[in-house]
Amino acid sequence: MADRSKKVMFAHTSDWHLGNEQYHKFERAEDFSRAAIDFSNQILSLDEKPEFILHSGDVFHHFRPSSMALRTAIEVFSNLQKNKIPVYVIRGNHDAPISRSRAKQGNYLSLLADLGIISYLDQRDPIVWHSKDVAILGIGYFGKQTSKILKKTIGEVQKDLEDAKLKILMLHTLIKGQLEHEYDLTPEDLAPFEFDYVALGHYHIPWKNEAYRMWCPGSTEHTSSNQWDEVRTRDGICQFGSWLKIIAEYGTEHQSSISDELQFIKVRPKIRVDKKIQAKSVQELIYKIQEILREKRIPKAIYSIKIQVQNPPEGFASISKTQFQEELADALYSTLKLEFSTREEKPVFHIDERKYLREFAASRFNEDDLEPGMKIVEYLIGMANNEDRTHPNDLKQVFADLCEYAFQKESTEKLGGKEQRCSE
Ligand SMILES: [Mn+2]
Repeated sequence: MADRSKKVMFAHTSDWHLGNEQYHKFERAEDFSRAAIDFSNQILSLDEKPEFILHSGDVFHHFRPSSMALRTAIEVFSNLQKNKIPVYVIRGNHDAPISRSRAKQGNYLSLLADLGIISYLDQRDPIVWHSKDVAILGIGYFGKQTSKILKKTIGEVQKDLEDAKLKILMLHTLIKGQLEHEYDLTPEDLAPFEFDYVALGHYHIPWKNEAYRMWCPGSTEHTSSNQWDEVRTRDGICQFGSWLKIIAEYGTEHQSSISDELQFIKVRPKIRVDKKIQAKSVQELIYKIQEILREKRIPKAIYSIKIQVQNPPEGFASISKTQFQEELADALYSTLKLEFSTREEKPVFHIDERKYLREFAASRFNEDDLEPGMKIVEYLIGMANNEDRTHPNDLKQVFADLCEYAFQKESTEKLGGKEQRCSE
C-alpha cells in the first residue's frame, strides 16, 4: 500500500477566564468575553476552517460563572457548532474543583456538553475520536496528582488508543520549564506515551517544547499578575492574547509532523513603566514624575508604573502618590509605585583599597594602638566586602570615618576613574 500522508488542521485555545472581573472592574469581564468572541470570529473568517478546536481548560473564571460568562460561552460554542466545528474541552482549575470531576451532578462544562455545543472530556469519558485516525485524550486539572492520574488513565485506555494514527493529549497543568521553580509535570513524565500533540493549558503565555511535542497557546486575554514580569515587550506595552493554528501531518511510517502558527487577539493594552530618576528639588521631582505619567497615554489602558527616585531631594517625604491621581484618571486601572532610594551611600571596598588601611589607621590611632587599630579597620573592610553592613554600634563611627577617608583619597587621586560608590 502506498505510504501516503494525511493532513489535519485544528485550532488550540485555552484559558478564556470568562467572567473575570479583574481589578473589580466589570469592563474587564467584558474584555474577557470579547476576546473569546474575537477568537471564534477569527476562526470563522478563515478561508480554510479548522476541523476541530481544542480548549485546554479555564473556559470560566469561577466555578459558578456569572450569567454574562455563561451567555458568552453559549454564544461562542453554539456559533462554532452551527458552523460544524466541534470543540473538545477539558476542565481547568477555574472551571470546577477537582472533587467535582467525579461527582454525578457535573459542572458548567457538562451543562454545555448536555446542550450539545461542546464535547467535554472528563474522567468518566476521557477519549473522543474525531475521525477514525484522530484520537483525543483529555485529562482535566489535577494539580500535583496529574502524573498519577495520567499514568492511571493511560493505563486504562492504552488499548483503545492503539489504532490511532494521530494521538492528541489535552492537559491543564504546569510543565517544568514554564515557571522557574513550580511545576506539576515534567516533559519526561509524558515522553513514554508518545503523543503526537500535547495540548496544554493553565500557563497563560504562549509556550512550546517541540522535542517533547508540547504546545501551550497562552490565554486569550491577560490574566495572571505575573504576566507583567514574563511578557517584556520592548516598549512595555502588552496588548495581545493568543491561540494556535496547528497543521498535523501523519499517516506515513515516519513520525507525524506538527507545524504551528501563533495567532493574536488584540486586547486592552497593559502598559508597564519602570523608570529611575533624579531631581535636585521637590518641584523638579514632581515635574519629572508628571512627565513620565503623561508619556505613552492610551485611554482606558491598564498601567503598572514604578518610579525609582535616586538620591531624593530634601523634603521628598512630602510627596504622595495620591497627588498624581489626576494624571492617571483616564486609565481603566493603574498602580503607581514611588520608591525613594536611601541617601546613605557607602563606598564598596575592593581588596587593593587596603592600601588606605595603614594610612587611615595611622591617622586614627596612636602608635601604641596602631596594630589593634589596623585589625579593627581590616575587620570593618572585611564586613564591607561581605556586604554585611551591620557593624557593631561602637565601630559605626570608625567605619563612617574610614569610608569618608577612602572617598576623599579617591576623589583627590582620581584612582582609575572607576565607580566606587553604590547605594544599597
Ligand atoms: Mn487559567
